Amino acid sequence: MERTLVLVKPDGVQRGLIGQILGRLEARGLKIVALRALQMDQALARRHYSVHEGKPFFQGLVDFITSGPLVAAVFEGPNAVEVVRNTMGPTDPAKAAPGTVRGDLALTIGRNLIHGSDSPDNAAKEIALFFAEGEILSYQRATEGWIIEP
Ligand code: IDP
Ligand code: MG
Repeated sequence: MERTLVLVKPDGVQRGLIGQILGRLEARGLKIVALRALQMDQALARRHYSVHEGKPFFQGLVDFITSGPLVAAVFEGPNAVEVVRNTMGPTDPAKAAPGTVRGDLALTIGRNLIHGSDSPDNAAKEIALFFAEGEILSYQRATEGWIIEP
């Protein structure tokens, strides 16, 4: 089953939106298989956002993502990467449709509340930055057959 990394960024933690953001993904049927709160240091932030190194917003992004605690979660389910990306909305909240996390709860690109991996390959790399393999749970929920057609 596909996995993806989700971060509730420091703005989401400060605004008291952890539950709402994770709850939307949970309510879609995705399963939380790993969860922790942490504060990223500069080294981890630079690795996590290494594809953006050299871009004008890079240092501001690293400073913001390390500015306070965040919540990291691994969600699992069919097409987890795509489902999370669609639930997040596009990077710029001004372009995000109502009903998405960014479209309902955010206004500007530098404070867009949530990270979600953009491909299964990047998801695997990003998950490994935050969780050891042994920290990722394997379990069944009693509701599974009501969410995912067997
Ligand atoms: P994503 O989070 O939707 O995948 P990316 O393009 O991967 O978007 O960019 C990573 C993060 O960098 C964004 O979520 C946003 O917080 C920040 N960012 C991206 N582009 C800009 C920009 O043009 N100005 C300021 N921040 C940006
Ligand atoms: Mg991205």
